[in-house]
Amino acid sequence: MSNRTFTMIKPDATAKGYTGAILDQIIKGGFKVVALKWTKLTKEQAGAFYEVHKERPFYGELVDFMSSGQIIAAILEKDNAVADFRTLIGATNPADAAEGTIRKNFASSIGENAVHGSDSDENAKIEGDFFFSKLERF
Ligand code: FUP
Repeated sequence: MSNRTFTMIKPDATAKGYTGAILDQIIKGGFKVVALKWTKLTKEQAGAFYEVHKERPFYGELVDFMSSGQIIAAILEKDNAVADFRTLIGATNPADAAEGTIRKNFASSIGENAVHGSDSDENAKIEGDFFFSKLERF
């Protein structure tokens, strides 16, 4: 169990003006922000980030969507961070997400689902390192 996870607030949510409300829910959920960046991915960067999904049928759409607008990338700290954050965001498809979760509150579809949350300690480290240098975190 590690105490860090990685998140992105995705282009659908930033475009709809949900950034502040989502960050508020994350912080009130007990997560401490240890690095944060407001940025926009190129297609190449989005493709590299989601390389693990390369063979899946939705990969092209996912890359187009994730490079379509501004995102927030952040490293978060809390005991049991990876699992607790996935509980806070809810199921991948907002239609299946529990009441009160971030995806239930702010996502519109399985593709445009408002937030990303790492699925393992190993991926949390890889994903955080993708966006942040050692100087940008504490
Ligand atoms: P999650 O871990 O909940 O983010 O979900 P996955 O790793 O299964 O999927 C990663 C991203 O691929 C999702 F956030 C959205 C996208 N996706 C689709 O667009 N269609 C699908 O059927 C499944 C995932």
